[in-house]
Amino acid sequence: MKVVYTLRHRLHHPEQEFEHSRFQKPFETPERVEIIQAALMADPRYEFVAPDEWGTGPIAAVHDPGLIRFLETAWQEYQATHPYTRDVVPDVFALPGLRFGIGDPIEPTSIDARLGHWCYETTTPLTHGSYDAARSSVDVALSAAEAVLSGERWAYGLCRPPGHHAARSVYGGYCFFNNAAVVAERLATSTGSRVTVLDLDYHHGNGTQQIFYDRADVQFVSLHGDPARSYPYHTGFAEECGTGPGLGSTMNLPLAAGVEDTEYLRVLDQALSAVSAFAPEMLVISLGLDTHLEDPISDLALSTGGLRAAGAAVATLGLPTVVLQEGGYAIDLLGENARAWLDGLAGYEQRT
Ligand code: OKP
Ligand code: ZN
Repeated sequence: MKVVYTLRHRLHHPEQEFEHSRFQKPFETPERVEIIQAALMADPRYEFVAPDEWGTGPIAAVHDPGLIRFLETAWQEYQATHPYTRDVVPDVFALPGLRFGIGDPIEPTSIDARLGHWCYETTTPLTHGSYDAARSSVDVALSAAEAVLSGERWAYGLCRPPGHHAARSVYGGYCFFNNAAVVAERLATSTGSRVTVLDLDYHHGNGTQQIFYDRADVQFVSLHGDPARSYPYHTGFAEECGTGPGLGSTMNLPLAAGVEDTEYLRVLDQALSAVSAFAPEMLVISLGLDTHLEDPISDLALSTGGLRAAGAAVATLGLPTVVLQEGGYAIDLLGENARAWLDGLAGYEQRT
């Protein structure tokens, strides 16, 4: 299996994030993908390739061009009007209620106001190299997609930063650009066929859902911690199933805390039935490994064997598949867990 990887992810490395009213060490660190890289490098069945450069065109197909422009220069602009700030975070958010009844919001001019216009939360600091890292993550994703378009049965994009929380015009949730959405859009438009994004991260892929919510040609199916208790809280309820021409092509399967392998695989089967019914020609997987029992920010209880079984279950669809890395924060187990899921997909022998 081809693995697309680049060191450029390291350019994004915040030192702290603000969550639950506290500053804390970021969970989303460069070590995450380095550990996965090391685990796969040890196995000759995984073939590492560097990404090609794709430019901003494919990003602008799913994101507001204003968001791309903002992210390109925001860190520098912030430095010009504030004392040196390593990790830039908004402090005033442009919630609709703020100008309710006054008029539609337009992009403000000051950097402080623009931050709260384009970013929706406080755990996604913008550092000096975040934009370049986010661009490289999209390049990794598109290069994995290209391998599959060229006939590979599957490919794995070792993306970092992740993407599935980035919506059309707002970033957050450790995500700047929606790697999975960029890829799904490219697959759908370049083949003229139906594509499914199956999101297996612990957290609901609100950005991907939003980008394709009214689309009949791109299905979004997600298993995740119930937003009644889990980030991102505001989306991912079972009632959300698409709109307009996209009605019925979004499916949310919220999970209770503590769900283990057997129950998870049962719900995954429901998701796979919905995918089969949609009859896509290609599949994009948003692969979060934060469903594992040991994940420090999540509350499901999958084993490494359960992850392997999940990969194997996805393989039964028999579809060309682009796997993109999203979350997963149990650092010491990430290599083993990524390998388990991908081995399951590819049908590689179990190793000790
Ligand atoms: C990104 B991905 C809950 C942590 C919430 C933001 C989570 C972003 C997750 N204690 N902080 O979907 O793994
Ligand atoms: Zn996650």
